[in-house]
Amino acid sequence: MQRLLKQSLVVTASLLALGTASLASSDLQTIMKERKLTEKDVLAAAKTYQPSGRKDEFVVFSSGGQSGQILVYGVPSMRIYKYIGVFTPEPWQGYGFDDDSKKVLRQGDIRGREINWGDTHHPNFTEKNGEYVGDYLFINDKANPRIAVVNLHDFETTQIVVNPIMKSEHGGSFVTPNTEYVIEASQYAAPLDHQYHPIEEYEAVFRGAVTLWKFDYAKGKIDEKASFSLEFPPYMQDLSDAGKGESFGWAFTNSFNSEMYTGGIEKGLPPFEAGMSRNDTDYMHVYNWQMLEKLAQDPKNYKIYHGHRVISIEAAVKAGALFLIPEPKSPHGVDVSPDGRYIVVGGKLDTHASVYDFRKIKQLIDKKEFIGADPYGIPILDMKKTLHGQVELGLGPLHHTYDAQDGIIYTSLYVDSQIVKWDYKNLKVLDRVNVHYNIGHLDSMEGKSAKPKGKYALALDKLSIDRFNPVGPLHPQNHQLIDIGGPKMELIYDLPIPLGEPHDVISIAADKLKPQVTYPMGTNSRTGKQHEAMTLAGQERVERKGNEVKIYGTLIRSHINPEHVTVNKGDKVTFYLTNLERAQDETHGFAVSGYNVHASVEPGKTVAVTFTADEEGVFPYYCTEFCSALHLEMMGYLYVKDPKKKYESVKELKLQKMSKEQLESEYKKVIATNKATDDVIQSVVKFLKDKNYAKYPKVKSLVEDALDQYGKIGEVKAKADESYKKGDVNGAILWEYQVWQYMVKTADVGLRAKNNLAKELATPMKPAAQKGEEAYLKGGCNGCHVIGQVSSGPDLTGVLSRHENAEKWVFDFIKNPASKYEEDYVKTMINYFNLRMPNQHMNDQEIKDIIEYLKWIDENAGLF
Ligand code: CUK
Ligand code: CUA
Repeated sequence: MQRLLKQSLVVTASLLALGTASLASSDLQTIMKERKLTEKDVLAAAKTYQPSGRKDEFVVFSSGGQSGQILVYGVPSMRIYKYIGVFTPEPWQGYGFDDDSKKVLRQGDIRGREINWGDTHHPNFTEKNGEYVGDYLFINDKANPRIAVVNLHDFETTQIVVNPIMKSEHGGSFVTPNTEYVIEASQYAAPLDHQYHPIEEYEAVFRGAVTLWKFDYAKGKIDEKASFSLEFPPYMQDLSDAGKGESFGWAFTNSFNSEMYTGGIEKGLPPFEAGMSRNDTDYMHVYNWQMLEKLAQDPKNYKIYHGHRVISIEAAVKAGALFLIPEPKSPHGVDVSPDGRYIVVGGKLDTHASVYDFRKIKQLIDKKEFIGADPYGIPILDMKKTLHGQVELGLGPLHHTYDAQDGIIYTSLYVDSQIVKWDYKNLKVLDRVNVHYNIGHLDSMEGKSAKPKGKYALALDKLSIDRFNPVGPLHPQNHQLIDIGGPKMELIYDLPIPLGEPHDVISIAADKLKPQVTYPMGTNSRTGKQHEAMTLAGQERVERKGNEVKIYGTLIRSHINPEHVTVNKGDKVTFYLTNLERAQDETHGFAVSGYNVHASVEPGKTVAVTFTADEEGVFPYYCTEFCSALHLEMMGYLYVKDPKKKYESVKELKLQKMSKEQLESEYKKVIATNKATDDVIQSVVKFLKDKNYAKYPKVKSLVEDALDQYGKIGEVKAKADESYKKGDVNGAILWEYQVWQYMVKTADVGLRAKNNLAKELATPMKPAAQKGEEAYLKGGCNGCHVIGQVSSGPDLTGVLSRHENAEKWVFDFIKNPASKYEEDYVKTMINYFNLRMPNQHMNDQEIKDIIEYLKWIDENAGLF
């Protein structure tokens, strides 16, 4: 009694303390003052904040630069959702640590060398009519010229292709309007024959190129055999873009060394940077991939390098498929307008952006009107005659993105650290906003597609300098979110990126992405097909052939089957594991001590991990995802024996064992626990059935999962009974515990289903009731009152029918509880709960709202 009383005082005191604290900190003005926030800050917060459970409108895929990965985040919340391993192993996804993902990573090996990193720059989606489809994503590797395919049905990398002729690239991956080709243009020129050549042969044998990778949509794969390249002069090609609309069939690639300067700082010559920026103009390469596609059919037009067709400059020129247009000094981004008519180029070393008009380009090409040819014979068009106009933007214009509004474009200024909004048709600057600092790419939502969505823009800043808490000399990168919905751009959010330099992002309306949430049973996620080693419940086995051991295992909450595997030292061991779960997010992991293998096995997936058991000993293996309350118990042992050795058995240690009576009493206890647990389950099942759960798909899938678990009980229970009959009480107890495990898992999911169903069924809350619930929570009322249950205070369901003139009674009681402490009813309650209702100092409006909330509770009685 004494103890209880003391406890109740503590509870009351802490509730009161909670009451005042939350009152103070829930006042917006106070918080703004305390946190030194301006109204503009609060507005920015309101524009980006997503309440728990709310989803984002856009999903952004960002290259991870030198991390070789992709990261995925949401707009406007700027919450990071995922890193996708692409050119780099990513252990939490098992990428590079299980057999099938290793195969994907090893596709990226170059001339026999293992490459385990990449420098990712430009992600791009599959397109239809120039609009994003978003079922596959392509990304390039600048350092080791490669393109990867990420399947957006499960956000996994499924293919890497190595460029057969280039030594570095940059103008990838750009997708033609119906995903016919993925474009990859070289960066640093090099000999295509992969042989040694001195720099003196630069003009003669060093070459750039563009590769047109054929995408096979049906297979979701790049078809290397159907792909081909076009040879370019050694002008150091850069960014590229595919034409669309009126420029469909054409593509555009920038360059920055039309001087063909070859450096030599070590010989006392001016460095590359000096000689490469000498000319006032460089060249935009204009080429027609539809014509090139035809040229690639006839061997007289191409040369084979490393099994790959490379169309010669000569053949392309002859066919009228390749032209050059001068463009301002050392340009960087080239971006085709949504309708395909204009091509905007930013010259890094020029303060202007140049707007080319494709109609004019096409006219000159049709009339064969050229101002000459370059040393390789490529016709050059007159820059002035192809320009729509130029606009002075500021220092270091790099990249561009288009707005939903026709004629509006945004350009990043690297040196000025700004975004400029301008009108590329009327050639007028409209607005500018500062970013922090040194911006590279930028993106308005779907801003490089034929149908930009506008709304928000992302600034990908190269430096963050002083923006964040310091974390050492290597600073995080900074992505900034800008509201471009109004006439003035407004910076509203900073997202530090802890992962390489993200060169470019691509954004898509979230509802276009429809990834699956579980796999069809037995899926090999890297091929999309059924895994040859899919193993279902009851099929678990170990097969040996010579020194190869194959374990066909299964994973389910919370055991790995098998739990013991013995092999010989030197055996080649493969664990095939199928996750039998059907429920969303029930991933299991698999790791073996010391053998450098790891798998992430999502529901329905089958994975394989192979290693040579070259070390004798006992090696635990276990699940690496906290998948249930019994996750730590999800383990097993691998025993590696040396077949050449004789093992003497160790004398068994005699330990005290349980008596027969003790065993009997434990058996009774577990039987009683199981009965009680089953009662709870049955009451939940009754609730679900009574309320027709099957009508609600989300609830239905949860119930199915729960019943899956429950369905396993019969077999285990039979084993328990059999053991008991045979007099093996210890065995019976263990099997009964296993029954309980399944019950706990059933109840866990079942209760989740019940809560979900209750939410579906409850009548919508009126605004007053919503405010009432807020006041109720703010006041800490839920500390003592649990709706639908007697807790440390009475259940409030039905409180409005417990008293005469109840609304007034409840109002008065909340307003001044002490005034009723002497009433018989309240006295009984105080005695029963050993607790007095405290005065929470609610104002009249709050109390009225709480009464509305109580009415809503009564309307929904029985659901909670
Ligand atoms: S790039 Cu890095 S800022 Cu590779 Cu498109 Cu321009
Ligand atoms: Cu499965 Cu932890």
